[in-house]
Amino acid sequence: MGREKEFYIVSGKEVEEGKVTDVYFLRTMKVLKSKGLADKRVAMEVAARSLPNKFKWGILAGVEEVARLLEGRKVNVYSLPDGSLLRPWIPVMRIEGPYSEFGPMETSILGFLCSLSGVATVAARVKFAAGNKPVVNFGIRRQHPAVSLAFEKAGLIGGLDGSSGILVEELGFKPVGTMPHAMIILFEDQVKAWKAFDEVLPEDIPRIALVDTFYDEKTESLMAAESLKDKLAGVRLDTPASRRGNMSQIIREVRWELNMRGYRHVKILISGGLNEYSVKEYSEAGADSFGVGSHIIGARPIDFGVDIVEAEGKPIAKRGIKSGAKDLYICNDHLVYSYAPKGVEPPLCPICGKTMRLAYTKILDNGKLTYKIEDLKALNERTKNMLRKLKGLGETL
Ligand code: PCP
Repeated sequence: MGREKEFYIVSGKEVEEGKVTDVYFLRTMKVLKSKGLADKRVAMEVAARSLPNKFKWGILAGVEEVARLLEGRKVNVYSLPDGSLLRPWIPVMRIEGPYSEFGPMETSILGFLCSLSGVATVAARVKFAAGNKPVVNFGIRRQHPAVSLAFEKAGLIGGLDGSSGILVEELGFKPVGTMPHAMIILFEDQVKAWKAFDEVLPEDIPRIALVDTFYDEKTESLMAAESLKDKLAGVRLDTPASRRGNMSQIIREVRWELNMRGYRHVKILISGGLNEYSVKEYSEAGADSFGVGSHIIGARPIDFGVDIVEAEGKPIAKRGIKSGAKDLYICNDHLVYSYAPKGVEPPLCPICGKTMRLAYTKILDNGKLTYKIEDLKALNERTKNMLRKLKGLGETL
């Protein structure tokens, strides 16, 4: 079938076959093979040379995808697991084997790690800003549909509390959402729309009324509370930029007016144009939860590089990269990394002086998958706990 019928999407099979690669790798392999160098055993290390917008930390994602990409190839791969804390210049992965086994896969290896870690990092930063208040990914509409589920998974690895796409059910998460302006407009009456929503939909779906369609947020919030009373779980303020003004004041006012009339149970959900800074500000103003789209799903890729650090057992690297295969160590109490040449004594944590633990796990053993792929719910909780620990250690955005 013509590519156009598949929306010009590349199939998983084509990725696995190495079809997503830069042409210079094909030329390189032709030259190396003709000179008998293609099967040189190398160690290549993946590290982020910088984080976007000078972030001080990030979250790693895409490790499972790389493990499955290289499965069956004669390589050993040592890596931090998905959901690990990222710092610039920390080698997150080491791949060992004949260059011909994985060299041209560099394009897809980086493609997975750069894009998915970018989404996980921004998701984690928004969650870090929201603290214990829920943050849901509302952004699949802002991204190419073919990668929607992969990016929703990355957002959940980053610690989000939910995602709106129906396919997240496959990942063990119930899709989360409220209602669109379109529904209210078709009723031409907010109250009729909210009442119909309540009448038609199963009880387990929270009644969160969108309250910015025709009138201002305070007016519609009170209309929603008066029409659904105890059944109203919350109101969603999706105020368009043309009306935003002082959104924190709007949130405080809505909270005040709901409380004044006995509707303390009604939560305030904010969506539309949010980032980690506005989430922090609106949370302080009294917002209870957040739906974030573009900022998370459109995250800048993390600038990972994958570089040869050893060839036939000898240290060798390009300028700017430290040669020699390294092991990565972590002090989990202080979330501090350190690396040392492979096989030497583990370093001591610079903060507590304790011997640091090897941070890598072996995810492929001569091509055999040995990566214990964690249940996403458990990984999601682990990230949330790590974000709380990071905050407790004094880390900031
Ligand atoms: C948007 C839609 C998305 C939210 C806001 C994400 O509102 O509700 O879920 O926005 P963001 O990408 O700026 O973070 P609309 O586009 O007005 O869509 P709707 O009418 O369905 O609310």
